Amino acid sequence: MLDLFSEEAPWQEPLAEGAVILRRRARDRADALLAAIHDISAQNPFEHRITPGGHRMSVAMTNCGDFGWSTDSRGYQYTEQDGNSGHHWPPMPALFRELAQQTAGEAGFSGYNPDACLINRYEPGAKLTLHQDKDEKDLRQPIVSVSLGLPAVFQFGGFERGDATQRVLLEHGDIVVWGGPSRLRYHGILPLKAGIHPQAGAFRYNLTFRRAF
Ligand code: MD3
Ligand code: FE
Repeated sequence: MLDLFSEEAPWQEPLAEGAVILRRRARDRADALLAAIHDISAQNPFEHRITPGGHRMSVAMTNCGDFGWSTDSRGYQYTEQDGNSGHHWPPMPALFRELAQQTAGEAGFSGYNPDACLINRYEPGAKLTLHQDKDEKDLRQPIVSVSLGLPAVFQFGGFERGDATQRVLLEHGDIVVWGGPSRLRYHGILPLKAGIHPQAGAFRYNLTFRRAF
């Protein structure tokens, strides 16, 4: 029988060597994660950064943790302060840290201790073009990503920008752990389709936990 009120148990889908999707893994704590995002952005608001090439990013960003990722005319970097406000980034909530550590462990990366969490907010049309994440000091440390709100089409390719890409739908509560050889794969997000999510409204949010230094 169709039961609209049951919570489907999470399940794992291997994606590539070192990369695994933990489907729906964050659903049972989505409201608390969204409330924490709200608190963080009340202190350090979401901003559309300008890339070194002079383009305004369609994705709005903020951070929590000891370090935050941002970009400006000087390049891409991790900093202890928000360049706009001059304030330190808010501390990483225990809920965030524990979820990242727990899920990295489930994917085979024990002892994970992220020092940065980048929070991306997508509005309809917002996208992230194919890129590699390589501003972190130790690329043996995985990245844990948590998707909340509206669904998005994630693209992941190979180790060169021109390599063939696969498309994967990332939905509310999905967690992906990226480590091993997958850590340096090119990846991106196609333009977000408009919609209203019951818990997150007109947005998609993505948390990426990183060990920056
Ligand atoms: C694959 N974020 O913030 S999450 C980013 O949905 C970023 O906002 C996307 O790419 C987003 O840098 C994608 C999935 C993801 C995150 C980091 C990765 C995939 C990755 C690092 C290496 C390989
Ligand atoms: Fe990335």
